[in-house]
Amino acid sequence: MRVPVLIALAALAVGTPDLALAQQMQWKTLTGLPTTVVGHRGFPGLMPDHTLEGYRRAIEAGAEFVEPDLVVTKDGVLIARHEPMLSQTTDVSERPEFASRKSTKKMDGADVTDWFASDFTLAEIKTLRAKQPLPERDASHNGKYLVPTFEEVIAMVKFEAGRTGRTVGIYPETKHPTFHAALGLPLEDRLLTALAAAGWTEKSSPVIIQSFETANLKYLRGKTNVRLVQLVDGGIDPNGVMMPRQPYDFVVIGDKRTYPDLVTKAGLAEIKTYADGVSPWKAYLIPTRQVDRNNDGRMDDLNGDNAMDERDRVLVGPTTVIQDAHAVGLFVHSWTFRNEAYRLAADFKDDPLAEYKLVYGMGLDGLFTDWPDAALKARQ
Ligand SMILES: [Ca+2]
Ligand SMILES: [Ca+2]
Ligand SMILES: [Ca+2]
Repeated sequence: MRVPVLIALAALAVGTPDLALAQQMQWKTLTGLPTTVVGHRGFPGLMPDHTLEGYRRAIEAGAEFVEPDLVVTKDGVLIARHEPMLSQTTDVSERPEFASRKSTKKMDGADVTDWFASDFTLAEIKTLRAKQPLPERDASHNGKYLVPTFEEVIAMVKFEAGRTGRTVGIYPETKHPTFHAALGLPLEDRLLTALAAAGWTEKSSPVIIQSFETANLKYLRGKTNVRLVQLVDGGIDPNGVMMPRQPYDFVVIGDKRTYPDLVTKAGLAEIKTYADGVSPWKAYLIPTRQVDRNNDGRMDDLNGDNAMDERDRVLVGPTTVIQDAHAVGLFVHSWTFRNEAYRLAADFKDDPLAEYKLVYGMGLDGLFTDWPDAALKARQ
């Protein structure tokens, strides 16, 4: 149960020690409230990404937000898919009637060959069925569920919020804004129209919009009061050094700044001019690196399974990104938290709850998880 920190303070001030209230005060988040749990693409640990059934499962598990990634159909309808490319998360490649629809497009500077949502009408999209993209996860729901429109996601979330009596939010991501604009199918005004129809136009609305690009967030800031979040992408080398990737809109205009530049104090101060929060990849908060403890000149296979993955990396953080963001008034959300042991640094000893507990202790304001139930269990 969430208790506003001011109430907790007042209760303690009048001498009514209450363990639950006292524990609330330990949250080092911007508001003093517990870390918000977001169902990343729904509940993809158990269900195919971006289906109404998956989002509903996340809400049933207690997630406070669900995350639809947004792309656009040929006839201009916002749908929820992780990418404009459809082959990873639907059965499109098995449909002979769509074989000729496969094409190569330039996306974020690279040639990509796939089936693109922008070449399909919504009616055609509705003939597809969702599938689980990761081979290590349960495929028993493949072929059952439809690709939802954004309007259907909003309606479902409102229904579930009413049914459960809880506030349930949506956390839409504008996918590849520059790519969609170049197709003549820009996302932003379509998104604002749908949110306005839902009555969600204010900072207090149960909506947070996120983007890996910067220019479209600045555009949105001039058009809406709903909360905006700057996503910060990354990759980290064996020595724990963050790679200098860039927002694609920076590439287009020749701005040399990188994602790591966005989480410096100067970068965070600029984000604060157009966004409410920042959402870096979790390695910006808790970096990891490989190690050569036996000094043989090669990075060690720490768990001895003849493969290198996260289990062969150790934590070298934490960084000051959360404190620096809080200092300028930005909340910090991060991603993606997952249960599979091979995705967890050696320090966590195959226990996903240990990772959650670490970032909760750091005052992280919110996180995206493929298993909302695990995040909430660790938060109790
Ligand atoms: Ca996303
Ligand atoms: Ca070694
Ligand atoms: Ca290993």
